Amino acid sequence: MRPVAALIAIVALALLVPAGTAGAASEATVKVGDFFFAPTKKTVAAGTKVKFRWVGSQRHRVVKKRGPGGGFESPATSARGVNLVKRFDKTGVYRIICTIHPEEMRLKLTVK
Ligand SMILES: [Cu+2]
Repeated sequence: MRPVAALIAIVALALLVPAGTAGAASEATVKVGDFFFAPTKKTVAAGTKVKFRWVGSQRHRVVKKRGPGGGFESPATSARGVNLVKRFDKTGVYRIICTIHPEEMRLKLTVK
């Protein structure tokens, strides 16, 4: 009886681990408008892929200003749609701005 229970526990764990990994790889969207990010503060789980979607008509350039890991940036573009996709694996606080409108357009992204 006991070995069977142990085997069931092992099989259950093996099934749970891939499910947990898939759950961590979620997606989120940040809107890049004229002249704002929406939202301006966002919290996502580590491993989340964040899509930056241009919704206005002006030119914007999304750049990481501070935060863990290496830098990243979008092209300077007015094209509507997703112009930057970034996966955030490292926990911490990221400060992201539009370098064309650095006073108005600031995003605080928290990864935990
Ligand atoms: Cu801008």
